Amino acid sequence: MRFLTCTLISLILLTRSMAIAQTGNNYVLLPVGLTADSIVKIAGTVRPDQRQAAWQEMEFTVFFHFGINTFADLEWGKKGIKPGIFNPGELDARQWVRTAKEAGAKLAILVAKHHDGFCNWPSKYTDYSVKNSPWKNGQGDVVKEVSDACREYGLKFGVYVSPWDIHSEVYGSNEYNTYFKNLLTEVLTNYGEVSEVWFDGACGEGPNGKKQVYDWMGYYELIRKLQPKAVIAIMGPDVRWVGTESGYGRETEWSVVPLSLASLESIPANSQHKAGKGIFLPPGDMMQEDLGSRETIKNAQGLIWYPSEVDVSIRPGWFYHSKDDSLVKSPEKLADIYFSSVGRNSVLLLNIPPDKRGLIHENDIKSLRGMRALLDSCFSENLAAGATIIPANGNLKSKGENMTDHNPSTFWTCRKGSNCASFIMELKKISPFNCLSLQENIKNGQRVESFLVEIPDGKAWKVIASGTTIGYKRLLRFPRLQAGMVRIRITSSRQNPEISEIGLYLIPERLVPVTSQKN
Ligand code: FUL
Ligand code: CA
Repeated sequence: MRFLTCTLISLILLTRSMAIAQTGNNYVLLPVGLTADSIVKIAGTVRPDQRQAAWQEMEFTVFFHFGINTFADLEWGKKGIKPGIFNPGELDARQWVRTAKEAGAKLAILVAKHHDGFCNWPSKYTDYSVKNSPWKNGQGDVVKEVSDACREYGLKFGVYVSPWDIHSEVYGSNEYNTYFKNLLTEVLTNYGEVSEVWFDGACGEGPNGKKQVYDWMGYYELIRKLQPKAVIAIMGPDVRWVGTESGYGRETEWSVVPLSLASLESIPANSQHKAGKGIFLPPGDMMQEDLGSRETIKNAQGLIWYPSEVDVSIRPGWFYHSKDDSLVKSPEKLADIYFSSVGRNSVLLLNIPPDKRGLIHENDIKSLRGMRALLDSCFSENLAAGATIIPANGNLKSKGENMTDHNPSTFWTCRKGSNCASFIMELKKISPFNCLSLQENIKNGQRVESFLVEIPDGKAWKVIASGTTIGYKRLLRFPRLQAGMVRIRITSSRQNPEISEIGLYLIPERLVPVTSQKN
C-alpha cells in the first residue's frame, strides 16, 4: 500500500506539472496553472463510471430498516439487548419487496447489521444474530429471504452494514476490522449480486468505550473484489449523502465536485476518500450548500463524479415504532419528496421499516400506493411528445425527436463549443401544463448551469420558470398555464448541452408548491 501511495504521489506531481489533464473512469486530475475557464470546460466532461450511471438510472430505491431495534423499540440499540426478543412471527420478505416494486422502486437495501451489532443473518463470526433468536428456531436468515425476494420480483439488492458496533467486544481494536471484513465477506458472497453497499457515517463508542479506527480502504478493496458492480455509498467513493434526512435535495445539485490532494492518494483503490485517525475524510464538506459551482471548482486539483443520494424515512424514525403508526408520510408528501429528490438530480432512497410481525404496516402500504397513483397521474401524458422542435443553433445531425423518445442515451445538442442554446417546442395542440422535466445525457457529463422556460407573449417571450442545474433529471413545477409553444433557453453550460429527454405535464394542482418560483 505504501509503495502504491508513493507511486501515486509521484504520478500526481508529474501530472500536475504536465500541460494536460489526466482522465480516469470518473475523475480528472488537473495540471497546475489552468485558467478558471478551462477548469469549467473540463468539469463538463467528467463522467460517471458504469456503476454510477446504472445506479443513477434507477431513480427510486428503498431501505428496509429491520433488526433487533424493531423489537427493542429503539433507533440506535443499547447494550445488553438479548437476541431472544427477535421474533417476527409473520415475516414475509416477499410482501416487503412487492410493496417496494409496486411503489416503483428499482432496488431495495436491507439493513443487515445496524449499530446495535445484531446480524440479520446467521453469521459464523458472532453469536449475536438471528441464529440465537426464537424466530424459525434459529434457522432463519433475513438477508437470504430479502435477497431471494428481490430476485423473484426483479429488484436489485443492496446491503447496509454498519461499521459502528455497540455490541462487539473487539470494537476499538484492529481485530474489529478483521471481524467486520469477515461479516462483509459473508454478506457479499452468500446472497448473489449486490448492487449497493451503504456505509453509515454514525460512529460512536463501542461497549468498551473505545473508538474504532476503520480500515476503509480494506473494506473498499474487499467490496470491489467480491461485488465489482456495487456502488459504495455515503462513507464510500461512489455515492455521496445529500446532507440531510429531510427528503429534499439542493436546487443546484452538481454531480461533479472538487477532489482534494489528500483524496487523490486513494484513487488506485477506486476511492476519493482517505481514512485517518479513525476519521473518514470526504473530499471537503459534502454537506455545504455549494459543492460544484464555478467558484468552488476554480482552484480544484482534480474533479470527480460524486452524485447525491437523498435518504429519508416514510416515518419519523428509521425503525418501526407502533407509536408512529399515525405519522406515516402522506402520498402528497411522498410525491413532493420525489419531485425534490429525483427531480433535483439525486437518487431517492426511501425507508419503509417492517414492523414486529415482519410485515410492512398497512398505513405505509396505503401511503405508498397513494404516492404511486399520484406520480402515475403526473407523468402519464407527456404533452411534449410529438412536438415539432425548432432549434435556434442546433447541430444538424442531432434530432429534436431524440428528446422525446424515452431513450436516455439519445439526445439533442447544439454546436460543439457553444454554451448557450435554445429551442422552441411547437406542441401538437394548445395545452395546459404546470410541470417541466429535463434530462441531460450524463454519460457525457453534467453541463447545464442555468436555463429559462418561456412562452409567447404577444410578439415577445415571457419567462414562466427558471432553473440552474439539470443533471440526470430536473423537475420544475409552476402555476398552471396554457400555450401552444414553449421555448427552452439554456443560458449557461460548461460544454454544449446534451438534452436527452424533455417532458411537459399537467400535474394535480395540489402538488404544485404555493411558492412555485422556488422549485
Ligand atoms: C443514520 C443512522 O444512524 C440511522 O440509524 C439510519 O440508519 C440512517 C439511514 O443513517 O446515520
Ligand atoms: Ca432521448
